[in-house]
Amino acid sequence: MAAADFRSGFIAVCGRPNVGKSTLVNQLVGQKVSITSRRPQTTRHRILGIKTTTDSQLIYVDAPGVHQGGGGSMNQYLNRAATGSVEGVDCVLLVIGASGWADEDVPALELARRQACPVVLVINKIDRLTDRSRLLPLIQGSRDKMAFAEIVPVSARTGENTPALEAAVMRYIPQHPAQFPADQVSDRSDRFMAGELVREQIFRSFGQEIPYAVSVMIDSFRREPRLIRIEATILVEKEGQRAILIGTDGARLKETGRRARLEMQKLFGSKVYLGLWIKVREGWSDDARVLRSLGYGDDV
Ligand SMILES: Nc1nc2c(ncn2[C@@H]2O[C@H](COP(=O)(O)OP(=O)(O)O)[C@@H](O)[C@H]2O)c(=O)[nH]1
Ligand SMILES: [Mg+2]
Repeated sequence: MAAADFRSGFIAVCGRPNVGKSTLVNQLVGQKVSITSRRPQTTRHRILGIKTTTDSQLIYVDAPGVHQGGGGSMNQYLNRAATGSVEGVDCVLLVIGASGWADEDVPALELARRQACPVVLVINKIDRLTDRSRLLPLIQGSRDKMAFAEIVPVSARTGENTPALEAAVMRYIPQHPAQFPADQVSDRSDRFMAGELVREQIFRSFGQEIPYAVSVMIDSFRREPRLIRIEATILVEKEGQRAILIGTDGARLKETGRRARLEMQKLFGSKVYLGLWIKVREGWSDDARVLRSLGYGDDV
């Protein structure tokens, strides 16, 4: 195809925490670029997911969820990261759940209303609906909220109807040359992803006993002839949290490490050795300076 016909643009994915934004980006990109879990605030950094075909390059911006929260440093950071990610994009996907509009959707709706670009409403998790006829009134009622360019019901988890969503998005993407190499799927390094995959397993295996103020530092990441050797430190706020993460005889830490290592091997296509350590750093999630040193603050 003629280079002049190539399309490329940025698409911001916004919505309340836990509505399925990261799952949707992974599904649209066709590869895991962002970690997901049942817990709100799993996504802490803005991450790009890049899908390149012969005639287009779609760059999805997966942002932390927009939420009403307290005034702590972490909450402020998350909201700034969420609002900053929609600026200057070609299209916004506003994601809500198939069970309908909730109060928690209002901050994201207001963010979407402020944008000049087309906003596509994505109704996610339709696989959970036993009665599909309930979608019709939801679609009709949604038209009163704002002038959506399109309304597309999908299941980010199963991929149902996501091709239709991609086709909708393409209508708002301008002619533009590719902005990333064709084989690049994310703007994040393997090192960053390694830390995220550890965090994902912690969020998936532990409930409220481990608050979201847990962070992972990659101390070293080395490619050796037969494997990738990774040393990581899990940073928690309290001694008690360290004990929970370790578990009896270290069993839980071992299992967390095993699962993260398997995910890393899948992502990197290589054997992985993972060394995991835990450190206690009291009150770090409310300390703006420590947040910066961990990388929060560079990408807003
Ligand atoms: N049943 C169902 N669950 C979904 C779907 N999309 C996401 N989820 C689940 O919803 C939870 C939150 O997803 P996540 O992508 O992390 O949400 P985010 O906070 O908006 O990024 C996870 O447990 C996902 O597996 C979907 O289409 N159907
Ligand atoms: Mg997310």
